[in-house]
Amino acid sequence: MLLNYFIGTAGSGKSTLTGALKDYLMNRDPEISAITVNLDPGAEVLPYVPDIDIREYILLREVMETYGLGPNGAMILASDLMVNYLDDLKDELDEFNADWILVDTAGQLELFAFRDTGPLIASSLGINGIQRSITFLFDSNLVLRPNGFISTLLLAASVQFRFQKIPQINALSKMDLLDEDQIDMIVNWSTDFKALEEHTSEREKGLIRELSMLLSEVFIQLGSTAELTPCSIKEEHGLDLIFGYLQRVFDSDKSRFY
Ligand SMILES: Nc1nc2c(ncn2[C@@H]2O[C@H](COP(=O)(O)OP(=O)(O)OP(=O)(O)O)[C@@H](O)[C@H]2O)c(=O)[nH]1
Ligand SMILES: [Mg+2]
Repeated sequence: MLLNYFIGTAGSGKSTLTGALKDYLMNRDPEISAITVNLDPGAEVLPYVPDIDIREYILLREVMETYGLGPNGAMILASDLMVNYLDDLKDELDEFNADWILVDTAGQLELFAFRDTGPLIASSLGINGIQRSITFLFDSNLVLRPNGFISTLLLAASVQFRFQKIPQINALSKMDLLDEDQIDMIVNWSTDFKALEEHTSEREKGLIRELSMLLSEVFIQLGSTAELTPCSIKEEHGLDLIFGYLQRVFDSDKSRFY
C-alpha cells in the first residue's frame, strides 16, 4: 500500500495530477486499486471525484459562518480541525484497502507543511506498513527564472525538512507551457547547482542576484537533490516517470515502518 501526498504552491496542478494519476494507474492495470483523497476543505470544484473527502467532515464555508472568520482565518482553523477526523479518515482508508492512495492537499501549502496538521496526519495515516511518499510540484509558471526556481526549491526543501522520513519526488508540472530548451535548463538546475549559480549571476540583478547567489551557494554546499521529473497532464506526458519513481518507493522497504 502506498500513500502519496501531492504538495505544491497554489495552482501548481496538485488536484489535476491526483485525478490523472488515478486514471493512469487504473488504465495501466485493472487489477490495481487506487483511490483519491481530498484534504482541501476549501475546494470548490475538483477535476476528479474524490473517494474520500475531508469536506464531508469540514467545509470551509461553514467554518467561516460558524466562527465569523474570513477565508484565510477559517482555512487555518479548518486545517487544524482536520486532526479531529483522523480516526474517521483512517476507518475510510481501511474500508477501501486500496493499493494506491493519492492524497490531494490544499493550495496553501504552508498550512499542511508548516503547521502541525500535516506531519500529524502523515504520521497517523502512515502506520501499519503503509509506505508513504510526497510528490512536490514545481509550477512551470514560477520556475523559469533562477529566482523563481530557487524560491520553489526552498519550499520543496522545507517540505522535505518537515517530513524528513518520507521520500520526496520533485516534479515539474505543466511542462507543456515551456519549450524543450527551457525544460532541459530547469531540470539541469535541479541537479547542477553550479549551472544554477551561473544562470543566476547572468540573469538576475541587484539584491535579488546577491541573495540568489548566496542561496545557490547553500544548495551547492548541501549537495545534489533529486532530479526534477517533468510532466504535463494536458499533453499526457511524464506520468509514466512519476509512476516509476513511486513504484520504486512502493517496492522498497525503507519507509515502511517510520
Ligand atoms: N497547461 C497546463 N495546465 C495545467 C496542467 N495541470 C493543471 N493545469 C491547470 O492549472 C490550473 C490549476 O490546476 P489544479 O489542479 O487545480 O491546481 P492545484 O494545485 O490543485 O490548485 P489549488 O488546489 O487551488 O492550489 C488549472 O487551470 C488546470 O487546468 C498541465 O499539465 N498543463
Ligand atoms: Mg487543488
